[in-house]
Amino acid sequence: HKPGKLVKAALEKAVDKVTELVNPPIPGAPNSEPPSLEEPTEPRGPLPPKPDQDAPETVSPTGAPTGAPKIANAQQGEFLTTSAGARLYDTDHSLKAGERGPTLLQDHHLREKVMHFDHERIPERVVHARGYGAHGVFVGYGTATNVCKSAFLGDGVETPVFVRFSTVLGSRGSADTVRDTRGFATKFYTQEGNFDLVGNNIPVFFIQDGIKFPDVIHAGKPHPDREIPQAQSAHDTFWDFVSTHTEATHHVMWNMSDRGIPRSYRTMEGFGVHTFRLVNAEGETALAKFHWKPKLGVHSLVWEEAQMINGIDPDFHRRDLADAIESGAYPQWELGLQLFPDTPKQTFEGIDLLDPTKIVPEELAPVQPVGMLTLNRNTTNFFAETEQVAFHLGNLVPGIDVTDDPLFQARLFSYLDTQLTRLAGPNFNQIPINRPHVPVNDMFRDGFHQHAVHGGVAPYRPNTLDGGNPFVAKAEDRPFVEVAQPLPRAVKVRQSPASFADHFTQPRLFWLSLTPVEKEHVVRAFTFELGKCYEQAIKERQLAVLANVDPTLCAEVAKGLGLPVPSTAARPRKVTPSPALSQIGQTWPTDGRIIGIVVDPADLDGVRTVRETILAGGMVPLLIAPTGGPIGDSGLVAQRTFLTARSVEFDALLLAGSPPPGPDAVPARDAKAGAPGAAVDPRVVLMIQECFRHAKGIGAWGAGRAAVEAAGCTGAGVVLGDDASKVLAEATELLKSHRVWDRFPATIA
Ligand code: HDD
Repeated sequence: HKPGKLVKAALEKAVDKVTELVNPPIPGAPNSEPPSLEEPTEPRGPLPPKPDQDAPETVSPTGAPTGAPKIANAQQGEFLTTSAGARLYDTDHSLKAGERGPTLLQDHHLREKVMHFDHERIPERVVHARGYGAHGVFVGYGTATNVCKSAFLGDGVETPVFVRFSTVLGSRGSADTVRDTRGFATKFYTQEGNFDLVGNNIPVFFIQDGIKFPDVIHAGKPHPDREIPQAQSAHDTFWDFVSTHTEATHHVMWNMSDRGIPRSYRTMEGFGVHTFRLVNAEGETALAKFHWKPKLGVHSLVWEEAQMINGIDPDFHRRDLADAIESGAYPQWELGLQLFPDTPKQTFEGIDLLDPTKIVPEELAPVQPVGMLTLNRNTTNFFAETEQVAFHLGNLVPGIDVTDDPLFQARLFSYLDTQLTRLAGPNFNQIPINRPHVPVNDMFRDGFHQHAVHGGVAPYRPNTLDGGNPFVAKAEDRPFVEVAQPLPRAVKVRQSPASFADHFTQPRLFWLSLTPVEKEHVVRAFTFELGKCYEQAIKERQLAVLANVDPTLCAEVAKGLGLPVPSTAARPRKVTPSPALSQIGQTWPTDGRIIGIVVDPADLDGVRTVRETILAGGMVPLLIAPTGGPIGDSGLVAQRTFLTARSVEFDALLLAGSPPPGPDAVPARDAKAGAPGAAVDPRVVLMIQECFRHAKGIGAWGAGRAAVEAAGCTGAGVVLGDDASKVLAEATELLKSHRVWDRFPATIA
């Protein structure tokens, strides 16, 4: 046993490898070869980025354009190096004293590789930890210029944006379709600095004063002893809090409605929630609420569907957004303003505009369109962009200012403060995704993760040594100037205005504005969530809260819980419903909707035509066959098999055949030999039945009709015919209303 010899042999081997690697590289060689299963043996130029991806704007840490190439596919160059740039010859074996010997501390690459890996994660956001982002562009209509001088709202002005959607409660790795509020945060990289509109898909909030934010979040997060349950409000601490804290009732009504389980980020409204103060070029002010209206309409999942998706595809919403952008079906939202006169009382039609638990019905103050947002570019790197983006309500531009809403005021502190822990220091605006697209001369110096190499000697004002630079802007240079808002004579108090005490009128307004089907869903959601609580007292207390909203709502939930209706029920208040709050009753574009087509390789009539018509209509066909690969000799390829497909992926289902049980089918429990359905693959039967339960359009022609019959599904929204194109046309019509609403039993008036 001669270790010296072994080490020498290893060294010789290593030298051979190095010699091999330093052979002339092929700089920038196009990656044109067909994909190979072999591991590449020679260095080559980087792969081109995907067409829908592009790195963030490359600007210097002070915001000036660098002219440097965008760094898409960074670190996929020819040679693996250390972080200091030395080329490496091996990254699979640590440096050891012999092949079977101990690892040497000297191995810099081992230590550096593991050290960096150990620190790859940063703390997730304390709320809104799970999110997904995309780039886009905002184009102003110029319609807001009479009330707001912000340049980005000007006619035809194009502003790059980054949007991050999120859930509130779950951890970074939780599922997308949980019942929760969704974040809708937009960073506008305007020519006057960044403007961040950090909103939600629900126009009201749980609390009226930011000092209670830690309370509501502690109550909603998993129980601290066992960290259960993840990403949901169906548990005791949440209902303990909201049942004793009735200002949350309005938000909870929205959460328990279909708004709590959106079909897609693309079909969600967004709201700035607070009232903002706008200023025009003449210095006149107006109060305003921001609204995002999705072009595709506001659509939701049904609860069973949402629960199934959490297991089957926990990334459902992020996948949907990324796929839509990749396929060129760019999601769009129109930005609108509700405008109110800036009166000393700051109320409108008796509604306190500083109370973030109140809306102003659109029937009283219409939403006036001011621009269009289009998301057209996926991220290059999730961490660099979506995880590191830092929104802040204080990022305002000339023309948009804060109000004294106490929730708004507290947020102005929190969003800066939280980044100090999350992004480890005060220089987070130097991270590429956060950099403004205008020059930055902030005179802030040093600190952790400083990326700028600041020249000059005088980072202070006034100075003469750096020529007095940078100067403060004059009025004509469009600085951001706070509105000189007169304040009423006041004393310092820890109190809310009396108008904040009305916690039930607007929840009732919301309830009465819903259609019977939507009300039914609200009842079931409350019953589900309270049914998951252990403490009887909490359920009873929440029933007492619901009694103040509406007697029917309270009675229906009490029935589901098996509890008596509280005797304390208040006399219902008189409110005028706002039909704009309902999601049902109109028709919308079907762009990007997904239609599953079950194909029997033995019977392919019409499949090709139907598939092409769907594509031409801007929708997405997914062919589902018994096995993967080519479907017969049709030239079509299966995108899903009976094993990988599940109904929840589709907005509508078409059946072009009645395929018998496939090779990997497990017989349905109740499929007795000879029974109807036994001849059709049980997974196809299940798919039809689930689509039926979830009120989705189902269409079948030719032999496909036998599959629908086997599933026992008939009635509204089941289209049977002989002509594939006609069946598709009818099914597409159904899709325009989102669901076959008639299929839900309407038991609530
Ligand atoms: Fe908040 C994140 C939306 C009240 C404190 N919030 C955060 C995000 C959204 C919202 C969308 C995710 C941003 C992203 O994608 O990075 N928050 C809201 C809305 C509110 C609201 C619409 C009420 C109208 N938030 C609120 C209050 C406080 C916070 C009252 C504290 C007093 N929010 C935060 C935070 C977060 C945050 C702790 C966590 C991560 C971050 O800021 O960057 O500062």
